[in-house]
Amino acid sequence: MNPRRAGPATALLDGRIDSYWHTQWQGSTTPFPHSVVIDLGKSYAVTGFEFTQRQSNSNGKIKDFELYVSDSPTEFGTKVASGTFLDVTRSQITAVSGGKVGRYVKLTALNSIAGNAFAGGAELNIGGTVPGSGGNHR
Ligand SMILES: [Ca+2]
Repeated sequence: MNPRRAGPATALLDGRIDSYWHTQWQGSTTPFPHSVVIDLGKSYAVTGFEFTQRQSNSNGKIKDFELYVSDSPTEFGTKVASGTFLDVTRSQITAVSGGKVGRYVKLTALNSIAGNAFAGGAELNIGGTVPGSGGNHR
């Protein structure tokens, strides 16, 4: 797969603003909510995240979102942050109040700016700390 093409969630993590994650748009579409789960590799105290909307098209821009942090990839419990993304090309930073320790971060999109069934994004960076580490979260 070419990471510069549309689609995979890994495109959120490749450092390229011109590549993006997008939910299925060919054939059947699945309704909101759409979620993407990021495996940080080990537990961090997640203190916030930075999200950048898809740059080139109104389809796939997330509006309302929720963020979850957990040590389980499937059981996320209660959201640790929520809000509304703006329709802008710059990155948007959301803080996780007090930090939340976990290995897995789930971003759930509740709806889209365009009002259709698609979610996506160009970049997602998780901010976190772990005592005594260099801070590389990937
Ligand atoms: Ca990207």
